[in-house]
Amino acid sequence: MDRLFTLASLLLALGVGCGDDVGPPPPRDQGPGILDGSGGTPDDLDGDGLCNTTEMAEGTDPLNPDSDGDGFPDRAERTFGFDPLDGAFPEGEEVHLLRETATSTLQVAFEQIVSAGDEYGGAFDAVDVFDLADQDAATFYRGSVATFAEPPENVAELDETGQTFRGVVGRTLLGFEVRFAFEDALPRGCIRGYPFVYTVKRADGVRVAIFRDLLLVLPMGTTLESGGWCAYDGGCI
Ligand SMILES: [Ca+2]
Ligand SMILES: [Ca+2]
Repeated sequence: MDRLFTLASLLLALGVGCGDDVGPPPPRDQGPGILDGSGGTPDDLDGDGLCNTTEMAEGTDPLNPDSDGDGFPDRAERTFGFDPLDGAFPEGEEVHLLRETATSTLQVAFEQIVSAGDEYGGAFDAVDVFDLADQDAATFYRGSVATFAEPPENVAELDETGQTFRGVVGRTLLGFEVRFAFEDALPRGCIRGYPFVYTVKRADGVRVAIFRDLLLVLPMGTTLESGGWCAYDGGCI
């Protein structure tokens, strides 16, 4: 606690973290800036969107926006359903990069082995997350397709655009692809992540696979290691 109060006093003395001292907030469509640990407030010293009290209760470092040092800020990990104290997650295969430029596209493949069944279909869902520009994975989503069955003769009909396989017999590997594009979305100049879920269901509604992944939008020329995440706005949680 001493460390906390000492830093709080220092930040206040430097005029950091007091809204009245740092000028008017930036325009809403540009976001509050980059999350680099310098934009804190008395309630959220590292500015990562998690209040000091939350961080103390949950064991994350209130003075470090990325407690486990894996490149993903604490609040972002919490929002995505990952452990902000376990640097092994999210894993690379769960994270998919889209560049913040009009020509950037991304294809994410999912595969699932199924047993015989009349019909299997895929479905994409964006996870609703707080975002200053009201963006989520659906902002960049351009559709999903069924891509292949292996062995192909195990499937009577592959409905590509319907992302559905019909008349499946025997043990079969089904392929799906989710497509994203940046196009004319609003650039923000900072990294942000948008979780999404891809579900494979049998015709009777039974879910045979649920993939929980993360779409990461990065400005051109930045990497997860070198780039800054978009800072949160609207108070900490
Ligand atoms: Ca914090
Ligand atoms: Ca982290």
